Amino acid sequence: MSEIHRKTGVILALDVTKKEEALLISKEVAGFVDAIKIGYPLVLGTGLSIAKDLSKIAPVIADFKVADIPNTDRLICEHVFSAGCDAVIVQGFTGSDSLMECVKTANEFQRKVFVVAEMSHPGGDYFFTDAVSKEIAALAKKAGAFGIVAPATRPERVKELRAVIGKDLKIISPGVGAQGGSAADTIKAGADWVIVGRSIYGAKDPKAEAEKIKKEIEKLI
Ligand code: 3DU
Repeated sequence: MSEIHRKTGVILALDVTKKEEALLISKEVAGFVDAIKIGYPLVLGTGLSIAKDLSKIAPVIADFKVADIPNTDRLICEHVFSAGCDAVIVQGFTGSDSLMECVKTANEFQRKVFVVAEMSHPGGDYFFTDAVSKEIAALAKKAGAFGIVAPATRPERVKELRAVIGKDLKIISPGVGAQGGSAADTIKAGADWVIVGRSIYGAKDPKAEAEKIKKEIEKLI
C-alpha cells in the first residue's frame, strides 16, 4: 500500500489491455506521474492481479465506478483493496448508504475513495446537472471520501465543485488531451491532479508526453 502524494499533479489512465504494454509504459512514465489509474479495459484484459504488479511502480487507483447496493459495493471494494489497489473510484448517484459503505470499507483497509461528481464526456452534463453534481460533491464530503472526480473538459465546473468541497477533499480530473481539456486550466480551476490516458499511452514517446504535461503544470502546484 502506498499513499498518493502530489508531486507531479499527473495521474496516468492506463487503458491498454495487454500486461506487457501496461508494465512497459508504467515504468517509462513512473517519474512523471503520481499514480496509475486502472479500469475495466486493463483489468478485463489482464486480470485484477495487474494491480499488484503496478503497485510496485506507483500507487494504483481502481476506476470501477462502483455503483450498486451497499452489500455489493462492499464486496467489490474488498476485492479491489485486497488486490493491492490504493484507492477506488465510485459513483455518487447511488446515494449516501452505498457511498458510506464504500468509505467504511476503504477505512478498514486504510485506503481511499474518490467519488464521481460529474463526468467529462459531452453527455456527462445531461444527468450530471450543475445542481446534481454539487449535491454529489457535498455528499462525498459528508461521507468522508478522500476526493471527487470532476471534468477537465469543464474547468468552470471544477471551480464550482471546489467551492462546494472546500480544501479538505482532493479533486482528480479526467478529460485532458484526447477529450479536449487543458491540464493548466484544470489545475488553475482547483484540481489537484489531472488524469491523462490516450495522450500519454497512445503517444509515440509516452515518457516525453508525460514530462510535457508535468512541466505544463509544475509552476501551478
Ligand atoms: O480520455 P483519456 O484517454 O485521457 O482517458 C480518461 C480516463 O478517465 C479514462 O480511463 C476514462 O474512463 C476516465 N474517466 C473519464 O474520462 C471521465 C470521467 O468522468 C471519469 C473517468
